[in-house]
Amino acid sequence: MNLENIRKTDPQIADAIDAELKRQQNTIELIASENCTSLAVMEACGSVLTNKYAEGKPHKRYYNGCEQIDIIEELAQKRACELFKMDHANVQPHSGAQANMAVFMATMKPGDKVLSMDLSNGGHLSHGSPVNFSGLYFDVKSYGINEYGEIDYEDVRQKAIEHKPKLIICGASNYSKIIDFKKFREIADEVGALLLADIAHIAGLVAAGLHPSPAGYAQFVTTTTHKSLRGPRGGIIMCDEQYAAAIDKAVFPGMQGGPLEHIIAGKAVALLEAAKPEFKEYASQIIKNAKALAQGLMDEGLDIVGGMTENHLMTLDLRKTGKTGKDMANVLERVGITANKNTVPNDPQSPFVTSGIRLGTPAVTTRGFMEEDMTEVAKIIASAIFSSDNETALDNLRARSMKLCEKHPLYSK
Ligand code: DSN
Repeated sequence: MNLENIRKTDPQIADAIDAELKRQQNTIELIASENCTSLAVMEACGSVLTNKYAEGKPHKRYYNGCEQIDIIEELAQKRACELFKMDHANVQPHSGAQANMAVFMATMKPGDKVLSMDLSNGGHLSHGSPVNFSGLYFDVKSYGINEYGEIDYEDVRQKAIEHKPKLIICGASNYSKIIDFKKFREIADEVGALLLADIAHIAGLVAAGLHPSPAGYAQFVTTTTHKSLRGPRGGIIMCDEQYAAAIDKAVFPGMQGGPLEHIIAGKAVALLEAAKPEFKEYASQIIKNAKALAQGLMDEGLDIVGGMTENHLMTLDLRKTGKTGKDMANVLERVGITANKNTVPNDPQSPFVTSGIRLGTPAVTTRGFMEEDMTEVAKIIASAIFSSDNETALDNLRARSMKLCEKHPLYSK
């Protein structure tokens, strides 16, 4: 990658970017929410668009000189609506959390009731965690997952009837089963609630038609663009036409000032890429790879929350090994695999220590890993966990990870 100008101006930053590139090239990325964008997406994000103020929306801006910005933002909106079959898209949210915040602002007043998945069961901070704006300013009731790692829809229904929330949120940061959006809408309708589907994790699978779509069920759909969708870091809100004005107003002037038009251009490029047949193949391979990884880990004697995954991620349940998520995530890093510690249902450990590790396949699939590679990854992970105190064994495992990285180079041209 060309860092010629940064190197001249700021060698410290150039060195750090170079080192980060090498880290990404030489490690197996299993953080379920990360991916590797195309160079085209990166070019858009590193373009002159970063210079432009464009508060407002296309053709209704507070600054002059927005002709090209309007073209770019409208393309991003149109591509998002077409890909996800929704009426309206606001592509300005800086992140998924801000996308969710805007839906809260557009639909509720502080103190109103929300029903969402509990964070420790796989929900997201911005769905009502007590330490987040959502939990601080709204009255949040939560549902979780059962012993099979699945949402108990009857439990959600009972809670909805009991609490009568204004908004029900479905969608998660750590859920490995298919989400039944139709059932959620039926529950929401039964209690007069609106439905928000946060598809941040599964957006790429939904775009490829490999996970049921929330379109036609959820009045609001939020997503990040950098996970399985493989775009730049950022968020998008989509909604039924009748809520379009309220959503736009909540994003600006409600929450944000000037939109990041360089990132919006990156989102537009990623949305175009996601509509191509190659992306469908990619998304299908993500799922095949996740299943191969889960099967490989179970074959090695490890437990997966809920057993076989149905999407791109899974949580390794370490309880029977007597090891913690925190320690084992560090051991995996030592052998060249990046993942994050995660709570498991009824976790005896604190959220900072945890008994689980979340693993996902979008990033490795981008660099070309196939099922047989995932079986080798599963063996490396299991050996690392079972021989975490044996430095020689860990050195050998590091070498095996490196071999896989060399087999599937990343950003090598
Ligand atoms: N932090 C993200 C994740 O890792 O799933 C969610 O926003």
